[in-house]
Amino acid sequence: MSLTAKDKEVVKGFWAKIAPKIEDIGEHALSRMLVGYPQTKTYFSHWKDLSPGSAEVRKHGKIVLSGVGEAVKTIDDLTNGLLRLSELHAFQLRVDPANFKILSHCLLVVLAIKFPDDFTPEVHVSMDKFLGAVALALSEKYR
Ligand code: HNI
Repeated sequence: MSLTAKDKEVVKGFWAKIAPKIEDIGEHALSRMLVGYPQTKTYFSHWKDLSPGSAEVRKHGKIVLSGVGEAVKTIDDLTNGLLRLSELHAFQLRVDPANFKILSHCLLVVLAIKFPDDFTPEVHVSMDKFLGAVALALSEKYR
């Protein structure tokens, strides 16, 4: 399931198109995760408002998507690129890695809805592989 040179090009090209919209994408992906998979809400119990589109959801959605954007930049070495975030999620936040897959799924759905013309089957498969690789790199420190 490793990313081919073609996958990397496809991911970078698609990301360049959607980068100006990460705030909106992040909000919707996170909202969808919290509504569709309510078990994920446990990690954000310190927030005032976990409902779709709340100020906290919007703010954190942007942060997470910026993290994905940083991952695009280190696509050739995700393990090192995501080392700090992996440590944070494993040791401090203690997020069950199963949730990375859930968020990835929600993100793909949002991308498909918001970019119906750009989200071709080719983009879909490469983004799916990329997000799988991001999830794996984020899980690195759990072992
Ligand atoms: Ni995640 C904080 C990136 C998935 C729960 N997360 C962050 C931060 C980044 C980030 C960046 C801010 C770090 C900092 O403060 O330095 N998270 C990512 C990325 C993914 C991801 C790139 C997957 C693609 N995080 C998840 C998932 C959960 C999650 C799936 C739980 C369901 N993250 C958190 C929590 C925080 C967090 C909780 C702290 C937020 C806060 O406000 O306290």
